[in-house]
Amino acid sequence: MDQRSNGLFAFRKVWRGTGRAARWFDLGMDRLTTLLQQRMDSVNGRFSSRLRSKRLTVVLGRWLGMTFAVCFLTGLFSNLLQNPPGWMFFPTRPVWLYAATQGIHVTTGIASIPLLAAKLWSVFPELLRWPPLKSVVHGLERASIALFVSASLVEVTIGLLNTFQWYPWPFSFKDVHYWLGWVIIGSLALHIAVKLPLIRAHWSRQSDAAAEAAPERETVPAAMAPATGPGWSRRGFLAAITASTGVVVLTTAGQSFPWLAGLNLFAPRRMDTGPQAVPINRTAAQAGVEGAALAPDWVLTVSSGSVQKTLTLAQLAALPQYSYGLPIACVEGWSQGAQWRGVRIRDLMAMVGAPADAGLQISSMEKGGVYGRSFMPAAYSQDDQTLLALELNGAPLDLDHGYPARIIAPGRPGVLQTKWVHKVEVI
Ligand SMILES: Nc1nc2c(c(=O)[nH]1)N[C@H]1C(S)=C(S)[C@@H](COP(=O)(O)O)O[C@H]1N2
Ligand SMILES: [Mo]
Repeated sequence: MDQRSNGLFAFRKVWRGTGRAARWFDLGMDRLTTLLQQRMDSVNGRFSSRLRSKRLTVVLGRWLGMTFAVCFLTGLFSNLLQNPPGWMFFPTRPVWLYAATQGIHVTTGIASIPLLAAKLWSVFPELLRWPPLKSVVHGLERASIALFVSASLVEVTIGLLNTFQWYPWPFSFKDVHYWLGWVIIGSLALHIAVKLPLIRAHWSRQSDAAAEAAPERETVPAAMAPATGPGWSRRGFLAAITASTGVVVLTTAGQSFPWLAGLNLFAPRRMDTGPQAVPINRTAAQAGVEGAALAPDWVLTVSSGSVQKTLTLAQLAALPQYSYGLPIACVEGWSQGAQWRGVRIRDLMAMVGAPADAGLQISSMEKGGVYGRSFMPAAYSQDDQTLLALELNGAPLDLDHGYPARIIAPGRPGVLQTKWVHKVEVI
C-alpha cells in the first residue's frame, strides 16, 4: 500500500524534518496501519467467496436499480395524490390505476429486500477494505454508499412494518418514508455515476469477459476474484436469488393483484375477507363512531356558502342511485374490488347550487386524526362514478365499512375514501 496516497497520513508531511519525534510518530503510525490492515484482511478472508465478482454485483445492482426506481416513482405518485401541489392532475381512469400503482409500490419494495441482502453480501469485503479513505472522491463515494445502504435498510423495514400497521417508532411514518425515498434516489444516482465505468465494463457477459481478460485490469482483492472452480456457480447463485425474490413476491402480491390472491400466504390482508367480503382497516368501534353512526336522527349536511341542505338516510335513498365496480386501494398495498351503490356526489353538489369546478371537504363522524376529514378535488367530485355510497356488494353498508354513508371515488388512495360521512361542504 502506498501510504502517500492515503489521506489519513497526508498530514505527516508537516512533521517532516522535525527529527526524532517525527520518526517515532511515523513508526507508530506504520505499526498501527499494518495491524489494522492485517485485521481487515483476516475479516475479509472469513467472508471470502469465489462467487463474488464485479459481474455479480452489477447484475444484482441492475435488478435493485429497477425495483428501487419503480418503487420510488409509484411512491411519488401516491404522495402527490395525497398532498397535491397546485398543478396536480388527478387521473380517474382506469378506476383501478391507484390499486395497481400502490400494489406495484409495495410489491417492488418487498422484492427489494432479498435483492438488497444479496447485493450487500456481494460487496461485503469491499466495505472492509483498508485504508477506508484514499482520497476525497473515494471518501464521497463511500459516504454516499453508507447513506444509501442505511437509508435503504430503514426504508424497506419501516415500509414492510407499515403494511402490518405496526409502528414501533416515535416518528411520522409518512414523512420519514417519503424523505428517505429522496435520500435513497439521490445517493443511488451518485453511486451509479461514480461506478459508471465499472458498471459499463461488467454490464454484459461479453464486456465482463473482456474486462476480466484485459492485461491492464486493476488488481482485484482475492475475495472479489471472479468465480472459478467447483461450488456454487454465479448462475446458480443468481437463480437462487431470483427464486427467493420470486417466492416473496408470489406469496404477498396476492393482497394487491386478484389473479395471485390464491398464493397470498404472508401478506397482512386477504382478498374477499371481512364484512361483505371486503377487508377493513379500522372498525367503527376503533374509530369510536358506533353511537353516532347508528343514531336514528342521523342526517347528511350538504352546504355551499350560505346554502345548506340536510338529508335523512331515507331521503338519500330516494334520490337516483348509481352502481359501480370500484376498488378500495389502501396505501399499505392491499386492494379489493367491490360493487358500490349510492348517490352521485355531483348530484348532491347540484342540490346546493355549487359550481361544477368546486372542490369539497368531506367530514366523518370520526373526530380528529388523518381520517376525520378529506378534501376532494373537482376531478373526483365531477366524476360520474364518485359516490356517496349507501350499499356495498348488494346490501346496506356494514357499520365497519362506513354506515350509513361513505365516499368511494375512482382511482383514489383508500385513506381518502372517508367512512361514516356526515358533512359535505363545497369550498
Ligand atoms: N373515517 C374513516 N374513514 C376511513 C378510514 C378510517 O379509519 N376512518 N380508513 C381509510 C382507509 S386507510 C382505507 S384503506 C379505507 C378502508 O375501507 P374499508 O374499511 O371499507 O375497507 O377506508 C378509509 N376511510
Ligand atoms: Mo388505507
